[in-house]
Amino acid sequence: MKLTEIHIYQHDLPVKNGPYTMANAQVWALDSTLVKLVADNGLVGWGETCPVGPTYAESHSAGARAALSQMAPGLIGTEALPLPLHRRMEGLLNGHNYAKAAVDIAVHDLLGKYLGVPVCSLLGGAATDKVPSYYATGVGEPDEIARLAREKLAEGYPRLQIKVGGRPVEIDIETIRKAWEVVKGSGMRLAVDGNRGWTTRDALRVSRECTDVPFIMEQPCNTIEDLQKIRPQVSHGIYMDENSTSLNTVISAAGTGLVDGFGMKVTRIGGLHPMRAFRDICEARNLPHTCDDSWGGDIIAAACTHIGATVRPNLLEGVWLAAPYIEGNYDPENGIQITDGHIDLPTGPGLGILPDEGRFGAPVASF
Ligand code: 0XW
Ligand code: MG
Repeated sequence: MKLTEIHIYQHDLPVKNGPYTMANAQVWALDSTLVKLVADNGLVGWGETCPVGPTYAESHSAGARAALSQMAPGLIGTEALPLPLHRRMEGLLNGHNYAKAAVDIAVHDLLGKYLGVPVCSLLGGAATDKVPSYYATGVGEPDEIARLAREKLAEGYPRLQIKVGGRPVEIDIETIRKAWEVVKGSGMRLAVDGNRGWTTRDALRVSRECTDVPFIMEQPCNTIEDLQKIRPQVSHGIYMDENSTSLNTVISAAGTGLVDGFGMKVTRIGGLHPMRAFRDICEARNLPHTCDDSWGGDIIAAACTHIGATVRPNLLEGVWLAAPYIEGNYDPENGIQITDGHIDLPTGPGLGILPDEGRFGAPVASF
Protein backbone atom coordinates (compact mmCIF):
# COMPACT_ATOMS: atom_id res chain seq x y z
CA MET A 1 0.00 0.00 0.00
CA LYS A 2 1.54 3.30 -1.12
CA LEU A 3 0.54 6.92 -0.53
CA THR A 4 -0.97 8.62 -3.58
CA GLU A 5 -2.53 11.82 -2.19
CA ILE A 6 -2.02 14.09 0.82
CA HIS A 7 -4.55 16.78 1.77
CA ILE A 8 -4.05 19.38 4.51
CA TYR A 9 -7.00 21.10 6.21
CA GLN A 10 -7.32 23.94 8.74
CA HIS A 11 -10.04 23.91 11.39
CA ASP A 12 -10.82 26.30 14.26
CA LEU A 13 -11.67 24.93 17.70
CA PRO A 14 -13.10 27.70 19.93
CA VAL A 15 -12.57 27.13 23.68
CA LYS A 16 -15.87 26.52 25.50
CA ASN A 17 -16.18 29.07 28.35
CA GLY A 18 -12.78 30.43 27.32
CA PRO A 19 -10.12 31.52 27.75
CA TYR A 20 -8.02 28.57 28.87
CA THR A 21 -5.13 29.95 30.91
CA MET A 22 -1.70 28.48 31.61
CA ALA A 23 1.44 30.09 33.04
CA ASN A 24 2.70 31.13 29.59
CA ALA A 25 -0.40 31.07 27.42
CA GLN A 26 -4.00 32.22 27.33
CA VAL A 27 -6.09 30.83 24.50
CA TRP A 28 -9.61 31.57 23.24
CA ALA A 29 -9.58 29.38 20.13
CA LEU A 30 -7.19 26.80 18.75
CA ASP A 31 -6.13 26.40 15.18
CA SER A 32 -6.00 22.72 14.29
CA THR A 33 -4.36 21.11 11.27
CA LEU A 34 -5.73 17.91 9.75
CA VAL A 35 -4.03 15.56 7.35
CA LYS A 36 -5.82 13.14 5.04
CA LEU A 37 -3.67 10.45 3.46
CA VAL A 38 -5.05 8.52 0.48
CA ALA A 39 -3.50 5.19 -0.52
CA ASP A 40 -3.30 3.48 -3.92
CA ASN A 41 -6.13 1.11 -2.87
CA GLY A 42 -8.45 4.06 -2.16
CA LEU A 43 -8.24 3.77 1.65
CA VAL A 44 -8.03 6.97 3.66
CA GLY A 45 -6.28 7.79 6.97
CA TRP A 46 -6.68 10.90 9.16
CA GLY A 47 -4.12 12.70 11.33
CA GLU A 48 -4.18 15.92 13.36
CA THR A 49 -1.87 18.30 15.19
CA CYS A 50 -3.03 21.27 17.26
CA PRO A 51 -0.54 23.41 19.22
CA VAL A 52 -2.21 25.12 22.18
CA GLY A 53 -1.31 28.59 20.90
CA PRO A 54 2.11 29.85 19.79
CA THR A 55 3.72 30.36 23.23
CA TYR A 56 3.05 27.07 25.01
CA ALA A 57 5.80 25.18 23.18
CA GLU A 58 8.11 25.59 20.21
CA SER A 59 5.25 24.93 17.83
CA HIS A 60 2.58 26.95 16.08
CA SER A 61 -0.23 26.09 13.70
CA ALA A 62 1.10 27.91 10.63
CA GLY A 63 4.44 26.16 11.27
CA ALA A 64 2.71 22.77 11.22
CA ARG A 65 1.12 23.47 7.85
CA ALA A 66 4.36 24.87 6.41
CA ALA A 67 6.31 21.80 7.55
CA LEU A 68 3.67 19.44 6.15
CA SER A 69 3.67 21.28 2.80
CA GLN A 70 7.47 21.06 2.75
CA MET A 71 7.41 17.28 3.22
CA ALA A 72 4.23 16.26 1.36
CA PRO A 73 5.54 16.10 -2.24
CA GLY A 74 8.37 13.83 -1.08
CA LEU A 75 5.96 11.49 0.74
CA ILE A 76 3.88 10.60 -2.31
CA GLY A 77 4.77 7.05 -3.38
CA THR A 78 6.11 6.11 0.09
CA GLU A 79 5.06 2.76 1.59
CA ALA A 80 2.17 3.37 4.02
CA LEU A 81 4.00 1.97 7.07
CA PRO A 82 5.13 4.00 10.09
CA LEU A 83 8.87 3.24 10.02
CA PRO A 84 9.61 3.93 6.32
CA LEU A 85 7.44 7.01 6.54
CA HIS A 86 9.30 8.37 9.59
CA ARG A 87 12.67 7.72 7.91
CA ARG A 88 11.44 9.47 4.78
CA MET A 89 10.19 12.45 6.81
CA GLU A 90 13.58 12.69 8.58
CA GLY A 91 15.20 12.83 5.14
CA LEU A 92 12.92 15.64 4.03
CA LEU A 93 12.89 17.92 7.09
CA ASN A 94 14.93 18.22 10.25
CA GLY A 95 12.88 18.47 13.48
CA HIS A 96 9.23 19.65 13.48
CA ASN A 97 8.02 16.54 15.31
CA TYR A 98 4.62 18.06 15.92
CA ALA A 99 3.96 18.29 12.17
CA LYS A 100 5.37 14.82 11.42
CA ALA A 101 3.03 13.45 14.08
CA ALA A 102 -0.04 14.28 11.99
CA VAL A 103 1.29 12.08 9.16
CA ASP A 104 2.24 9.37 11.67
CA ILE A 105 -1.28 9.31 13.17
CA ALA A 106 -2.84 9.22 9.70
CA VAL A 107 -0.69 6.28 8.58
CA HIS A 108 -1.66 4.33 11.71
CA ASP A 109 -5.32 5.02 10.90
CA LEU A 110 -4.76 3.90 7.31
CA LEU A 111 -2.86 0.76 8.27
CA GLY A 112 -5.45 -0.21 10.88
CA LYS A 113 -8.23 0.11 8.31
CA TYR A 114 -6.21 -1.92 5.79
CA LEU A 115 -5.60 -4.74 8.29
CA GLY A 116 -9.05 -4.45 9.86
CA VAL A 117 -7.67 -3.84 13.36
CA PRO A 118 -7.85 -0.93 15.82
CA VAL A 119 -4.75 1.25 16.21
CA CYS A 120 -4.16 -0.05 19.77
CA SER A 121 -3.50 -3.50 18.24
CA LEU A 122 -0.87 -2.01 15.92
CA LEU A 123 0.73 -0.51 19.03
CA GLY A 124 1.09 -3.85 20.79
CA GLY A 125 -2.40 -4.46 22.11
CA ALA A 126 -4.79 -2.84 24.58
CA ALA A 127 -4.69 -3.66 28.29
CA THR A 128 -8.14 -2.14 28.90
CA ASP A 129 -11.20 -0.92 27.03
CA LYS A 130 -11.88 1.88 29.55
CA VAL A 131 -9.04 4.36 29.67
CA PRO A 132 -8.72 6.66 32.70
CA SER A 133 -8.67 10.37 31.94
CA TYR A 134 -7.77 13.33 34.13
CA TYR A 135 -9.09 16.86 34.30
CA ALA A 136 -6.79 19.87 33.90
CA THR A 137 -7.94 23.17 35.38
CA GLY A 138 -6.70 26.44 34.00
CA VAL A 139 -4.78 28.85 36.26
CA GLY A 140 -7.59 30.12 38.48
CA GLU A 141 -8.57 31.64 41.82
CA PRO A 142 -8.17 29.26 44.80
CA ASP A 143 -11.92 29.03 45.53
CA GLU A 144 -12.77 28.43 41.88
CA ILE A 145 -10.20 25.60 41.63
CA ALA A 146 -11.56 24.07 44.85
CA ARG A 147 -15.05 24.20 43.33
CA LEU A 148 -13.77 22.52 40.15
CA ALA A 149 -12.00 19.87 42.24
CA ARG A 150 -15.32 19.05 43.96
CA GLU A 151 -17.11 18.92 40.62
CA LYS A 152 -14.52 16.70 38.90
CA LEU A 153 -14.30 14.38 41.88
CA ALA A 154 -18.09 13.94 41.75
CA GLU A 155 -17.87 13.30 37.99
CA GLY A 156 -15.55 10.36 38.64
CA TYR A 157 -12.19 11.66 37.46
CA PRO A 158 -9.40 9.66 39.13
CA ARG A 159 -6.90 12.50 38.80
CA LEU A 160 -6.82 16.29 38.80
CA GLN A 161 -4.13 18.50 37.35
CA ILE A 162 -4.01 22.02 38.79
CA LYS A 163 -2.38 24.70 36.67
CA VAL A 164 -0.13 27.18 38.44
CA GLY A 165 2.45 29.83 37.57
CA GLY A 166 2.48 33.29 36.02
CA ARG A 167 1.26 34.97 39.24
CA PRO A 168 2.44 35.42 42.86
CA VAL A 169 3.41 32.00 44.20
CA GLU A 170 1.43 32.61 47.41
CA ILE A 171 -1.78 32.28 45.36
CA ASP A 172 -0.52 29.00 43.89
CA ILE A 173 0.13 27.66 47.39
CA GLU A 174 -3.35 28.70 48.55
CA THR A 175 -4.86 27.04 45.46
CA ILE A 176 -3.04 23.76 46.08
CA ARG A 177 -4.09 23.73 49.74
CA LYS A 178 -7.76 24.47 48.99
CA ALA A 179 -7.92 21.78 46.30
CA TRP A 180 -6.27 19.28 48.66
CA GLU A 181 -8.87 19.99 51.34
CA VAL A 182 -11.49 18.88 48.82
CA VAL A 183 -9.82 15.73 47.46
CA LYS A 184 -8.04 14.55 50.63
CA GLY A 185 -8.99 10.97 51.45
CA SER A 186 -10.91 10.47 48.19
CA GLY A 187 -8.14 8.67 46.32
CA MET A 188 -8.11 11.30 43.58
CA ARG A 189 -4.49 11.92 42.55
CA LEU A 190 -3.14 15.45 42.26
CA ALA A 191 -0.68 16.97 39.82
CA VAL A 192 0.47 20.57 40.03
CA ASP A 193 1.54 21.79 36.62
CA GLY A 194 3.71 24.90 36.35
CA ASN A 195 3.98 24.66 32.54
CA ARG A 196 7.57 26.02 32.87
CA GLY A 197 6.27 29.08 34.73
CA TRP A 198 7.95 28.91 38.14
CA THR A 199 11.45 30.05 39.00
CA THR A 200 13.46 27.46 40.91
CA ARG A 201 12.94 29.71 43.94
CA ASP A 202 9.13 29.37 43.59
CA ALA A 203 9.28 25.59 43.09
CA LEU A 204 11.44 25.13 46.21
CA ARG A 205 9.10 27.31 48.26
CA VAL A 206 5.96 25.44 47.15
CA SER A 207 7.51 22.09 47.94
CA ARG A 208 8.70 23.32 51.36
CA GLU A 209 5.34 24.87 52.31
CA CYS A 210 3.25 21.93 51.05
CA THR A 211 5.25 18.96 52.33
CA ASP A 212 2.03 17.44 53.70
CA VAL A 213 0.23 17.56 50.32
CA PRO A 214 0.99 14.54 48.11
CA PHE A 215 1.07 15.97 44.61
CA ILE A 216 3.50 15.50 41.77
CA MET A 217 5.14 18.62 40.42
CA GLU A 218 4.81 18.72 36.64
CA GLN A 219 7.29 20.77 34.61
CA PRO A 220 7.64 23.39 37.36
CA CYS A 221 10.43 25.37 35.68
CA ASN A 222 11.59 26.24 32.20
CA THR A 223 14.71 24.19 31.58
CA ILE A 224 16.30 20.82 32.23
CA GLU A 225 19.02 22.66 34.17
CA ASP A 226 16.33 24.13 36.45
CA LEU A 227 14.96 20.64 37.10
CA GLN A 228 18.47 19.37 37.89
CA LYS A 229 18.90 22.24 40.34
CA ILE A 230 15.69 21.65 42.31
CA ARG A 231 15.72 17.84 42.10
CA PRO A 232 17.81 17.15 45.25
CA GLN A 233 15.95 19.81 47.26
CA VAL A 234 12.25 19.09 46.73
CA SER A 235 10.15 16.59 48.63
CA HIS A 236 7.71 16.04 45.75
CA GLY A 237 8.00 13.80 42.73
CA ILE A 238 8.89 15.65 39.54
CA TYR A 239 7.38 14.90 36.12
CA MET A 240 8.80 16.31 32.91
CA ASP A 241 6.39 17.60 30.29
CA GLU A 242 7.44 20.39 27.91
CA ASN A 243 11.18 19.61 28.14
CA SER A 244 10.71 16.06 26.82
CA THR A 245 10.83 16.99 23.17
CA SER A 246 12.47 13.82 21.84
CA LEU A 247 13.21 10.20 22.70
CA ASN A 248 16.80 11.28 23.23
CA THR A 249 15.80 13.64 26.06
CA VAL A 250 13.48 10.99 27.52
CA ILE A 251 16.32 8.44 27.60
CA SER A 252 18.57 10.89 29.46
CA ALA A 253 15.89 12.03 31.91
CA ALA A 254 14.78 8.47 32.65
CA GLY A 255 18.31 7.07 32.64
CA THR A 256 19.78 9.63 35.01
CA GLY A 257 16.80 9.52 37.36
CA LEU A 258 16.14 13.22 36.84
CA VAL A 259 12.38 12.72 36.92
CA ASP A 260 9.79 10.40 38.45
CA GLY A 261 7.51 10.38 35.42
CA PHE A 262 6.34 12.29 32.38
CA GLY A 263 3.46 14.26 31.03
CA MET A 264 3.80 13.19 27.42
CA LYS A 265 2.20 14.54 24.28
CA VAL A 266 1.81 12.36 21.20
CA THR A 267 2.52 15.15 18.73
CA ARG A 268 5.50 16.61 20.61
CA ILE A 269 7.39 13.31 20.43
CA GLY A 270 6.50 12.85 16.75
CA GLY A 271 3.44 10.57 16.77
CA LEU A 272 2.37 7.09 17.79
CA HIS A 273 5.44 5.27 16.51
CA PRO A 274 7.88 7.15 18.80
CA MET A 275 5.20 7.14 21.50
CA ARG A 276 5.32 3.34 21.73
CA ALA A 277 9.10 3.51 22.20
CA PHE A 278 8.54 6.13 24.90
CA ARG A 279 5.97 3.87 26.57
CA ASP A 280 8.42 0.96 26.59
CA ILE A 281 11.30 3.05 27.96
CA CYS A 282 9.01 4.19 30.80
CA GLU A 283 7.89 0.62 31.48
CA ALA A 284 11.52 -0.55 31.64
CA ARG A 285 12.25 2.16 34.23
CA ASN A 286 8.89 1.80 36.03
CA LEU A 287 8.02 5.43 35.35
CA PRO A 288 4.39 6.59 35.26
CA HIS A 289 3.25 8.92 32.51
CA THR A 290 0.27 10.43 30.76
CA CYS A 291 -0.68 10.08 27.07
CA ASP A 292 -1.91 13.54 26.09
CA ASP A 293 -1.79 16.16 23.52
CA SER A 294 -1.70 19.90 23.77
CA TRP A 295 -5.16 20.22 22.16
CA GLY A 296 -7.13 18.80 19.24
CA GLY A 297 -10.42 17.20 18.21
CA ASP A 298 -11.54 13.59 17.78
CA ILE A 299 -8.53 12.48 15.74
CA ILE A 300 -5.99 13.48 18.39
CA ALA A 301 -8.34 12.23 21.10
CA ALA A 302 -8.60 8.80 19.45
CA ALA A 303 -4.80 8.59 18.96
CA CYS A 304 -4.16 9.41 22.64
CA THR A 305 -6.79 6.91 23.78
CA HIS A 306 -5.37 4.08 21.64
CA ILE A 307 -1.80 4.49 22.94
CA GLY A 308 -3.08 5.09 26.49
CA ALA A 309 -4.94 1.77 26.39
CA THR A 310 -1.67 -0.08 25.70
CA VAL A 311 0.21 1.35 28.71
CA ARG A 312 0.70 -0.94 31.71
CA PRO A 313 -2.30 0.20 33.78
CA ASN A 314 -0.39 1.01 36.98
CA LEU A 315 1.90 3.32 34.99
CA LEU A 316 -0.84 5.19 33.13
CA GLU A 317 -1.51 8.51 34.87
CA GLY A 318 -4.32 9.18 32.41
CA VAL A 319 -5.21 10.38 28.95
CA TRP A 320 -6.06 14.06 28.79
CA LEU A 321 -8.50 15.20 26.13
CA ALA A 322 -9.57 18.67 25.06
CA ALA A 323 -13.12 17.28 24.65
CA PRO A 324 -14.57 19.02 27.76
CA TYR A 325 -13.49 22.37 26.27
CA ILE A 326 -14.79 21.72 22.75
CA GLU A 327 -18.32 21.98 21.38
CA GLY A 328 -19.30 18.94 19.29
CA ASN A 329 -17.26 16.18 17.61
CA TYR A 330 -15.69 15.58 14.20
CA ASP A 331 -17.48 12.22 14.20
CA PRO A 332 -21.06 12.86 15.36
CA GLU A 333 -21.65 9.13 15.89
CA ASN A 334 -18.45 7.67 17.37
CA GLY A 335 -16.81 10.87 18.65
CA ILE A 336 -14.52 10.41 21.67
CA GLN A 337 -16.10 11.35 24.99
CA ILE A 338 -15.26 11.27 28.66
CA THR A 339 -17.82 9.52 30.86
CA ASP A 340 -17.29 9.15 34.61
CA GLY A 341 -13.70 10.33 34.15
CA HIS A 342 -12.95 7.52 31.68
CA ILE A 343 -12.84 7.11 27.90
CA ASP A 344 -14.26 4.15 25.98
CA LEU A 345 -11.62 2.75 23.66
CA PRO A 346 -12.91 2.98 20.07
CA THR A 347 -13.47 -0.46 18.59
CA GLY A 348 -13.61 0.16 14.83
CA PRO A 349 -10.63 -0.37 12.53
CA GLY A 350 -7.88 2.27 12.55
CA LEU A 351 -8.59 5.15 14.92
CA GLY A 352 -12.22 4.00 15.07
CA ILE A 353 -13.65 7.40 14.20
CA LEU A 354 -14.80 8.75 10.85
CA PRO A 355 -14.56 12.53 10.72
CA ASP A 356 -17.32 14.35 8.91
CA GLU A 357 -15.09 15.88 6.26
CA GLY A 358 -17.62 18.58 5.43
CA ARG A 359 -16.69 20.33 8.70
CA PHE A 360 -13.19 21.11 7.49
CA GLY A 361 -14.08 22.87 4.23
CA ALA A 362 -11.76 22.66 1.23
CA PRO A 363 -8.15 21.57 1.86
CA VAL A 364 -5.66 24.44 2.26
CA ALA A 365 -3.13 22.37 0.29
CA SER A 366 -3.30 19.14 -1.72
CA PHE A 367 -0.49 17.00 -3.11
C1 0XW B 1 -3.24 19.71 30.32
N1 0XW B 1 -2.51 19.57 29.08
C2 0XW B 1 -2.36 18.18 28.74
C3 0XW B 1 -3.27 20.30 28.01
C4 0XW B 1 -2.64 21.62 27.75
O1 0XW B 1 -2.17 21.69 26.45
C5 0XW B 1 -1.46 21.67 28.68
C6 0XW B 1 -1.21 20.26 29.02
C7 0XW B 1 -0.16 20.03 30.09
O2 0XW B 1 -0.21 19.07 30.86
O3 0XW B 1 0.78 20.80 30.16
MG1 MG C 1 1.84 19.59 31.61
